[in-house]
Parts: sequence; C-alpha cells; structure tokens
Amino acid sequence: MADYRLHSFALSGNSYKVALFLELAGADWEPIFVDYLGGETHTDRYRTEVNELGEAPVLEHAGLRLSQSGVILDYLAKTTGKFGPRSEQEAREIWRWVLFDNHKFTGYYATLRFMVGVKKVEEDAVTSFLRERALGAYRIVDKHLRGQDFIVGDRPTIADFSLAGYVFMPEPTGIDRSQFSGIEAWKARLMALPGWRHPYDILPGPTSLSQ
Ligand SMILES: N[C@@H](CCC(=O)N[C@@H](CS)C(=O)NCC(=O)O)C(=O)O
Repeated sequence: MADYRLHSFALSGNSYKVALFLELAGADWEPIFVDYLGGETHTDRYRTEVNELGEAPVLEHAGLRLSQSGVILDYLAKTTGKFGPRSEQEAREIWRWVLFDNHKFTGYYATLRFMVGVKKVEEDAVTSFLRERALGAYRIVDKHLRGQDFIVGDRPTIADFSLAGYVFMPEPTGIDRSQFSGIEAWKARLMALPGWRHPYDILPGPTSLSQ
C-alpha cells in the first residue's frame, strides 16, 4: 500500500490540488476512485467511513484521515517540509489566499464549470451570476500575478496549488481565460516545475458525463 492514499476523481479540481502537491513532492501515493457522478459522496457509507462532509478529496496517511484541501495541503507542507511558509507572515499570507481560493476563485469557477462545462445546463440567472463572480475572482488573482511569479513569496507554495485546482481544466465555461495574461504566465511556470502533471493524467475516473 502506498504511503498516501487520496480519495479523489478526475473531474475534481479540489482533489487535483492535493494530487499536484504529492506529484511535485515525489511522494509515494495512490488514488482511490470516488464515484461522485454515481452518487457515492451522498451514501451513508461514504459519510460514515470516509468523510462526514460528503466531499472529496480525503487523504489517508499515517493512520490519519483528513479532508478539506486547504487543511490537507497545510498538513502535507508541515509533515514533508515542502512548499510551506518560511515565516509567520508567509503562513498568514498563504491562508489568506487559500481561503479566498476556497470561497471565490475555486468556489465560483468550479461550480460554473460543473454546471456549464460538464453538465451542460441551459444558461440562466444562476450560471450568469456564477460567471460574474468567477470573473471577479479571476481579475483579482490575475492582477496579483502580473506583479509576482507565484502567489506568496518568490517560489511555489501550497497557495499556488490551491488556486491551481481548476485552471488546467479544459471544459468551456463562457469565460475566455486567455485574457488573463498574469494567470496564463503563472500556469506556464507551474507546468515547468519538475513533476507537473495534468489532472486528467493522474486522477482516476471519467472526464465527462458520457464516459
Ligand atoms: N472546500 C472543499 C471543497 C471540496 C468539494 O467541494 N469537493 C467536491 C468535488 S470537487 C465534492 O466532493 N462535492 C460533493 C458534493 O458537493 O456533493 C475542499 O477544498 O476540499
């Protein structure tokens, strides 16, 4: 059995945040497929035995079972000594961006992408609201990244991996991401890191509803 076991699935950018860390850290890890599209996260078994929050990712390591990608990334940075803060000030900065990511940058974009890009629902007030909110978050991150190479400090940290959850996902959302030059350049820097892999190459399961 691998050192790290990640309950995850390919369509889940939140799972990718953790998988990307594990790949870049060269960790011994294996994915455990969560059949989200088949309703697994709604089952009593999943909520009792895997995660009472009914979500992926969940990381199993050294007898612990952890959920919430931000908490998992913090745990991994602390226990491996990689991609973490170098000071209290940096630790606060990392949490500031991870929380902004969970609430807005990933939060709105991931929901929009699932509805429009994966489920292909008709455009309505909800998709329009989500797109505006996602665009607002993208503008903020783009401006930040036009001023510096990585989210916090001058090197990749877990803050970058959190914000990177959905930026490589290919599904159309009605947002032209090429307009965000700061984010595009940052994505290229992440892709150049030794060990970088695309989410659909490292996480199990379908990448569309028709698979
Ligand atoms: N803030 C959480 C979000 C996790 C999340 O929403 N995961 C999705 C998959 S990407 C999920 O499992 N959703 C199940 C549901 O909402 O029913 C994190 O960062 O781990």
